[in-house]
Amino acid sequence: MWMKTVKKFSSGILAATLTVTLAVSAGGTSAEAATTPVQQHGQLSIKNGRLVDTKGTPVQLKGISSHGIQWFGNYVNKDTMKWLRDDWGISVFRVAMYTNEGGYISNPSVANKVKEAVAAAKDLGVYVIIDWHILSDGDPNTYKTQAKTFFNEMSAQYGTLPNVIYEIANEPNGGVNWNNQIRPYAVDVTKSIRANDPDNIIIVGTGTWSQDVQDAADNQLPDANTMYAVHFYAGTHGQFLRDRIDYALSKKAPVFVTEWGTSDASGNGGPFLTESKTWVDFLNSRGVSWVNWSLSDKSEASAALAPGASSTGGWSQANLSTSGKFVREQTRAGSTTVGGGTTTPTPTQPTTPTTPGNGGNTGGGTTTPTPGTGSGTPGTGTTAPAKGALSLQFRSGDNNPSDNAMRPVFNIKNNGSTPVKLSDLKVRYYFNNDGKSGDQTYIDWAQVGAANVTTTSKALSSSKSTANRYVEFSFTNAAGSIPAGGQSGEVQARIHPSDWSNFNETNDYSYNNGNTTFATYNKVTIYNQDKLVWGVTP
Ligand code: DCB
Repeated sequence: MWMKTVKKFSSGILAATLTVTLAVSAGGTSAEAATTPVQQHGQLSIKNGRLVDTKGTPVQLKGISSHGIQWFGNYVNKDTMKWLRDDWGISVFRVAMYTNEGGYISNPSVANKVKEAVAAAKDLGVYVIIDWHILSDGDPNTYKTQAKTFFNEMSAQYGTLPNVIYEIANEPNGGVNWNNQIRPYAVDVTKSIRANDPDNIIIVGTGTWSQDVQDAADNQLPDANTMYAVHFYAGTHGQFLRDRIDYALSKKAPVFVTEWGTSDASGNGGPFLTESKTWVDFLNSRGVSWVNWSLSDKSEASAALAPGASSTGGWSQANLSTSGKFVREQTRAGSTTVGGGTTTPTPTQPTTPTTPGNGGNTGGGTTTPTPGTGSGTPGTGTTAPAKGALSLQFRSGDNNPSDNAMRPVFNIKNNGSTPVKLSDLKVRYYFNNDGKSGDQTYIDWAQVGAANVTTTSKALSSSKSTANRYVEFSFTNAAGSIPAGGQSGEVQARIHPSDWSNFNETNDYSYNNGNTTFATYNKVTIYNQDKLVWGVTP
């Protein structure tokens, strides 16, 4: 029997496992035996909507992700991974291979780092996530051909290792949705993997930068060992996204948080440690596996390392950022492999989620959560904001960055399945006012009626070099709703300084370089009932 479950172990690990098995069956202690995470858990699979190990016991993996390996590949090697296993207690390491931004598509040699990390993971007995890091290419189908080739190669080479997990689409975004783009992509890429590897876990990203897990939960993939990604940034995403995870778990959709940061959604800002702790406690209570972003020394809040930290591990507290110190505490907590991997294998993995199966419906409401709408707070019995369902398209009304007008033009798309009331929404355009004494905004035209769009100009609470103010657009009741699958139509605005002198727009956060063609754009944000549901704030 057990021969089958350990079929994938390399002979060295097989021997160690055999030692443990014999020691245990002889009634002795296995305290002397080296136990890596992969020795403890072996081949992973999905049972009853949960990640389980080779014995069928629920398992929660914890670890950290590289930053883009085209930039911070120096931190991806066996030395750092060994340190992370032994000092941080990680059981999983994620290798983020960007497609764009100088990644695999323009430079396929970055895949060598992936191979190095998989080889190291095999030697060290940790799990490794091979992350196809789509981002600016919001639709995973943009490079589907390349993804199939890549994953076919990876699975042919590594499909027999129990260590490997395939993450086939980091963060779909920009108006793509589960049913129309992501799911069909996943079906296709899964075939390329399953041709070589019948069983290792495949993780699929979800819409709106992997926040729309409810859509995946409602239309799951047929492959038995597929999981669905949720990503969060503690400064941006809160309860609505935890509710979605509970909803997905209630539908027996296996969830893996393959990326989360202590910062806001830009990777910077914060760190928000109180919010991060709420999140980590939540994931631990559900036994949901998680991976933190990121192992780099970039000067941004989400980076775990202080600038100049060694690329071979051995980091002191001074070599860790505020975020890194916090995350290390979280990966060490409850780890059975901290301290050289010499501890007794004790199955301390969380077993039963504390409140599974009710979709988070603990608010006393009597209605069924309706996740397809992106409803943020199932259980309250009220109609909650449709978060995640909205996206924004943007163009410049002119391409002159140094005249006396900013001319933002935007369109809001409702990608969800229920109407969204425009009066619930606010859109913010951020800029540096170049020290002018005031500004004024005009709506030149709006499909919902210019009179139904109101504007206010406000100071940013913490001003940035690219933004000290923003204009907030809101809508009257008479503006009506955006139907499911519909859009607001254009809103054409004009902002002038009160003295009508010229602005410099090139230093404005929301300025799009004068591009007058509509494109999905995340530097203009949407709030639904005062919660950020689209875009990245400055
Ligand atoms: C994700 C991406 C990840 C990105 C982080 C933080 O993007 F998967 O690649 O990392 O979350 O934004 C950042 C790095 C920066 C780098 C930048 C571009 O930390 O150093 O310059 O990538 O390569 C998200 C996640 C959520 C949302 C938006 C994005 N959101 N996004 O909710 O709006 O637009 O990148």
